Amino acid sequence: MSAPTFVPLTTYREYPLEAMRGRATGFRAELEQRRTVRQFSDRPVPRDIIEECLRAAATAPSGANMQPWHFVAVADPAVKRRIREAAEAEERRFYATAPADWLEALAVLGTDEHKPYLEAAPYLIAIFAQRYALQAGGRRVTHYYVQESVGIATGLLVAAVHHAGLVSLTHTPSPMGFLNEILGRPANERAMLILVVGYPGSDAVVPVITKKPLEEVATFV
Ligand code: IYR
Repeated sequence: MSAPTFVPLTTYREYPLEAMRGRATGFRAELEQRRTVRQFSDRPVPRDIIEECLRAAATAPSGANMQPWHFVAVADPAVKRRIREAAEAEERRFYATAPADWLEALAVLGTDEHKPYLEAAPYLIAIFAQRYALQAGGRRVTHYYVQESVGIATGLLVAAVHHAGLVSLTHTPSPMGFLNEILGRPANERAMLILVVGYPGSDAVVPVITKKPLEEVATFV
């Protein structure tokens, strides 16, 4: 057992309540401007901006601080093409066989098996969950709350990309095993989703959908 080491908390800053209110409102308002986009420009995005967003995502809390995630940022056109081809093959199967109620739920989004953005967007960030760590020599180290941890990191990534001034699409071809193969990721990692990142296309449109009001999503007791 390793003993914990503690240092004083120096990064916390208390704001007067009015400032806190302003910050809470400002952040909420900024996140409300985020829209998931499905038409992407092929305009390049500098790698250092993606790196900063990934650093932001990697600040996420995680079970026992295991940080059970790995992000593969794909800019190589040939790799993007392979991912598009594999994803579209899965999606053709999905749209041909998905239960009617699932397809009905998706109708409002106007999605189909065509995924041109997987080639057009400058970055595809494939997010992998490490179900366990593999140490040199093959010893397995257990990871805890993997889905929760990777979900939190992904949320921070979505927010970071938006805050930077780019748009994203959370894309979940299913099953996603092809990502391990194409991206050469080990068997202890499971692909969770692809975050498509870039500038919106000049033709970008978004569906008319709303978010549930606070009263519906939260209860105070
Ligand atoms: N993975 C498919 C279908 C899809 C499923 C859900 I749930 C969505 O919110 C959106 C799409 C696709 O990407 O088209």
